[in-house]
Amino acid sequence: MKSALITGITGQDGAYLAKLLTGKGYSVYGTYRRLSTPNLWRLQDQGVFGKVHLIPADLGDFGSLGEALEVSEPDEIYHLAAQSFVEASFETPVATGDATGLATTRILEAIRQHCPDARFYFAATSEMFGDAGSTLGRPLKETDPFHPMSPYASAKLYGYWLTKTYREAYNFFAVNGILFNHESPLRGLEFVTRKITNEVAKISLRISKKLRLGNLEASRDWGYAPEYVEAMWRMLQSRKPGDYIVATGKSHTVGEFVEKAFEVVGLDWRKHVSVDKRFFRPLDVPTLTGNPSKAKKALGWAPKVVFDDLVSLMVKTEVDRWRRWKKGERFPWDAPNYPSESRILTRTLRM
Ligand code: NAP
Ligand code: G4F
Repeated sequence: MKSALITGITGQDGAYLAKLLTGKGYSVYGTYRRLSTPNLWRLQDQGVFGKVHLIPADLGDFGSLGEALEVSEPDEIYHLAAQSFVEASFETPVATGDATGLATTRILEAIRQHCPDARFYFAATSEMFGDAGSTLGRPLKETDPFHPMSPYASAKLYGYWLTKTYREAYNFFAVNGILFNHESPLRGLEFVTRKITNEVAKISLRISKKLRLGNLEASRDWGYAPEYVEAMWRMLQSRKPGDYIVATGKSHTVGEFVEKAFEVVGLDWRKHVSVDKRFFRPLDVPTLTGNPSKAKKALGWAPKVVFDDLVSLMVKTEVDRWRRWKKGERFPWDAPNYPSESRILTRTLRM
């Protein structure tokens, strides 16, 4: 049985990847950090809460990362943990630089010491291209120039180069997945797609009245997260390590997303949306569209869920969640609590 370690298993991609890998028969380990409010609802949502081993680790803590590797003895490592919200990276640039950038050195060094033969996936990002897409006027390829436009993007670019360095210097099987935006009902509420679909559902059920947004002109290449974690796995199964763009090849503006989301519940967006300066960033990538040809050819990966399907499935899920809430049901994200075993097993939670 293969063993996989997922850093950031409590996040959107971590939960979907844990589901994919447990389904493939892997022994799945994931790192989580102590929070004042446990954040395990996504693992519960995906039905893997009791099937994965949770290991306490923090990106700032070298020893805990080494211990995670020792405990899991991984064949594959998916390094997904990061401060992933671009807007927050302008507010906490140093912390973002540490968690999203420098921590890549910590995990790669820990791998060099504990398990240099393990295969390594780094969660790179389309944000590294910045406005290269606007300049070139076509979907971006792996060979296009980078121009990061946020502390987050700069930190990821550091991780991207370091991943390449360890591949070249130490012969690591280390890959960069340059993933464009991917969304789902498990997205954090601060990201624009989930913010929109959550508010649209509340407005349609008369729980809320107004949706306040920032830059409606920005456009993004939005795909469906469960399909993107499949691409991560395929990268680690390939014969040789490389860097791959994962995208749909089509982009839409935030305004188009809003319009489509209100359409799903039969409302006119103009009556409910206002633009609020607070949600503008000091600098914003105007447009991002990716060309996934290399991933299609080399990995046999292609997206199936297109923009309209994605918006519709996200809105419908939120409507269902809020309907249940109105009936007095608790949110799934209120429910999870650390299992009783966690009080016994101080280092590893085997649940
Ligand atoms: P996410 O939902 O924000 O999950 C991030 C994960 O990192 C969470 O499990 C979080 O733990 C963990 N984490 C953050 N800081 C940590 C720290 N100091 N120590 C330990 N763990 C920490 O992000 P995602 O959407 O799943 O994305 C996964 C990765 O892909 C991220 O690296 C992101 O930057 C990158 N990426 C995402 C996209 C996208 O569109 N989703 C596109 C390109 C690249 P908590 O749950 O405790 O907060
Ligand atoms: O949903 P967003 O916050 O995602 P963003 O900045 O594109 O970053 C996401 O995708 C990256 C891949 O390209 C990942 F690397 C990263 O980790 C993250 O997952 O914002 C999308 C766009 C931006 O242009 C933003 O300015 O939506 C615009 N926007 C307009 N109003 C808003 C809002 N974004 C947010 N979060 N909230 C708003 O009210």
